[in-house]
Amino acid sequence: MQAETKTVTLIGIPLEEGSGRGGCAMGPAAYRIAGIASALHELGYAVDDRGDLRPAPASDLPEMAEAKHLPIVGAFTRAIEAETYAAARNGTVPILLGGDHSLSMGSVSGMARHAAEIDRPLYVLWLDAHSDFNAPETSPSGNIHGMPVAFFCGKAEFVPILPADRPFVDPKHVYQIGIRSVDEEERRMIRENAVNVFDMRAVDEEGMGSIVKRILGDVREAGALLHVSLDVDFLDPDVAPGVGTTVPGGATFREAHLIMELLHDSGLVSSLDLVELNPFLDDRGRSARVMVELAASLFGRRILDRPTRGG
Ligand code: B3U
Ligand code: MN
Ligand code: MN
Repeated sequence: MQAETKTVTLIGIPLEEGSGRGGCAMGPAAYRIAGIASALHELGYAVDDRGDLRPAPASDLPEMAEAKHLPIVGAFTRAIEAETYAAARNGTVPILLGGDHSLSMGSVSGMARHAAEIDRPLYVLWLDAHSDFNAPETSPSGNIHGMPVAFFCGKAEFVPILPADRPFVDPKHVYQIGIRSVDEEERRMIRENAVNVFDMRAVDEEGMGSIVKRILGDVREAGALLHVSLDVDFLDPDVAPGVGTTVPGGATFREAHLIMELLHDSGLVSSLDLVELNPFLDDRGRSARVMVELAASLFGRRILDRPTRGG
């Protein structure tokens, strides 16, 4: 009996305007050079590489000091939302090759639309040094890559980018791990909205394995889809230097790898963002290769065969 071949859809997002500096637009090229497609192909997936999205800036979106480069970031949000939704609806697993983290406004919103249509909740696992829960009025920088979580939870008021009836993600269904840089107002926002935050102290005290297993238990119990958003700065800068906002004290390679292995074993992951890779700041492609290695683990690359445990 032949198992059905699962398809992954690669969507390149050469977007850097949300980050306030240049370089992330080269991310999709770096992932392709690091072999993301062949790694997934070798794991038995059919790989549909849609190339890179390149929308023109949206003429109906204004320039705003509190949300910089909104016309181009908003245009990407619309294109990414549509492309992610279509890929998921076609029964494939969308993988967004970023691009800065503002791309998740589109990817998560697209997955939220798909989840609502099939009547399942959408949970989000956010692996990042930052909470990315600023709104234009709370952001110290005006950089939209610090706002995607508030946006897809319906807590960041921009001028309308997506249709007003778009489904939001419940902030209680957002789980963040690796957090170690939160702005003052942002701290209040995540508390008031009851986002599930596991900061690096929680990781040190409880251990990565037990935190992730607990989260996966919640997702399974809810019958939810799980979107995973992996920011390069989740990792310690010694492991992955190719990112604009390095924050010391990040996850080790083993901690990140363990998450990916547990995610794969769970069978719950519906979609993935790989974001904030800045090849201009990288050390000979090291961070790109680490991210591809982690993605491959999430999709089933194993060190050893092990008996499947129940549960
Ligand atoms: N919280 C800060 C910094 C930041 C957020 N995400 C990144 N940096 N990569 C801000 O600008 O919102
Ligand atoms: Mn981020
Ligand atoms: Mn970050």
